Amino acid sequence: MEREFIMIKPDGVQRGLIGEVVKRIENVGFKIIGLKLLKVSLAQAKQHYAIHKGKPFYDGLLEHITCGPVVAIVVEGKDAVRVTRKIVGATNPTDAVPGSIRGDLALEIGRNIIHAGDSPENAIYEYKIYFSEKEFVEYNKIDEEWLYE
Ligand code: IDP
Ligand code: MG
Repeated sequence: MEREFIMIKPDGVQRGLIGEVVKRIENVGFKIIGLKLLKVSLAQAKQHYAIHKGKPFYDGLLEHITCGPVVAIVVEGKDAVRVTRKIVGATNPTDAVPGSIRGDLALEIGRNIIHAGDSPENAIYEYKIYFSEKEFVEYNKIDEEWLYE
């Protein structure tokens, strides 16, 4: 099953939105296989956001993601990346549609609550920065046989 990497950013944690975000991810039917609270180190942040190096917002991005605790989550499910990106919404919250996390809960592009991988390959690259494979928990959810045809 496809995996997606999700991170509730420091602004989301500080605003008390961990439960709100996790609820939306669970409600669609994804299986959480890894979840932890941590502080992102500068080295991890640089790896995570390597593709944005040199952009005007890069330094601010590193500063914000390392400024306080985050929640790192790995989920499994059908089309996990594509579906998660829809649940998350557009990068700029003022463009994100109502019903999406960013559309419902944020206004500032630099305080948009949540990170999600934008391709299955990038999701793997990203979760490997924060998780080792042996940390993932394999199990069956009781609704799985009803969720998938
Ligand atoms: P994404 O989070 O929707 O995948 P990316 O383009 O990968 O968006 O950018 C990573 C993060 O960098 C965004 O979530 C946002 O917080 C920040 N960011 C992106 N573009 C800008 C910008 O133009 N100004 C300030 N921050 C930005
Ligand atoms: Mg991105």
